[in-house]
Amino acid sequence: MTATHNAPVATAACSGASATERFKTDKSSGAANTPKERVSLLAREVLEAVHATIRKHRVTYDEYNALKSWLISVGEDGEWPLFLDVWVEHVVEEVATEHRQGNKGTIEGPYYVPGAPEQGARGSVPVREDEPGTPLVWTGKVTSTDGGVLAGAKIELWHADADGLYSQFAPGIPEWNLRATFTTDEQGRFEIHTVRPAPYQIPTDGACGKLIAAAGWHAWRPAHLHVKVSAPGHEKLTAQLYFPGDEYNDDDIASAVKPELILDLKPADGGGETGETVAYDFVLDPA
Ligand code: MBD
Ligand code: FE
Repeated sequence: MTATHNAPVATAACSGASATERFKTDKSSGAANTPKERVSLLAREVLEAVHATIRKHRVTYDEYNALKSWLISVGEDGEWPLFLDVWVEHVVEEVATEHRQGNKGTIEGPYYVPGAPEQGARGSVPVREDEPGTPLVWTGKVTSTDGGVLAGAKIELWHADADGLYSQFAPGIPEWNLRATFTTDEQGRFEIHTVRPAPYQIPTDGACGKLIAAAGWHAWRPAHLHVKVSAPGHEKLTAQLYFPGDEYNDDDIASAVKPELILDLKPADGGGETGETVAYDFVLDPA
């Protein structure tokens, strides 16, 4: 167990409302043109799965009413983005990226914000003056599955701080803290300076927390770095990178860890440097 387990957590009301607003701004109109036949098929099969569960387990009126009030509270707490990204998105991602030859990706989660500050090919993410956490230097390269290096590729990075909190979704953190956009150089290379994030506990005081407590589950995701990697003519890659030895790598509440996404960290050596270094490259599929 790390000390971070006693860290403050973002409240459901704060992070849920922000995540809901963010989603409405960026993504809400996506499937407006889905044909009637497809909507009917998907809605019917989901409902049939619910009916089958009720019959199989003899669900009672008390349980039905508990479900109703819980669903109402998911909306009131702004936790639909959190609920869906934790318990559903990983299967959508699996289906959407099955064909890829390049890098494995994983889910985006609820806390991406487009437009993070541009830092060039080499530099630091924005941090506070006394940003807590172990310094981390990450070097890498972006290439295409066709073999070419990808100069000018964008790497958008966002992650929690050493208390497990995300800027723009927890109060009191500068707007772009631990969020940045890097651009690969002529050789497709980049070098990112940041700090190691802590494991992330989803808010325990909202509807998702109530479900977790009622079911006797835990609320943790392993520590992770979120990235989106994009280059002209290539499929955008959304991924997360994880840290070896994290106790939640094998028990992620969001089921989003893949072995290819676990970093191989080395202690920073020489020159009085502290912290850790890691090399991790990306390979993108042509679109
Ligand atoms: C996160 O930080 C996250 O990455 C996911 C997938 C869900 C909740 C919080
Ligand atoms: Fe996250």
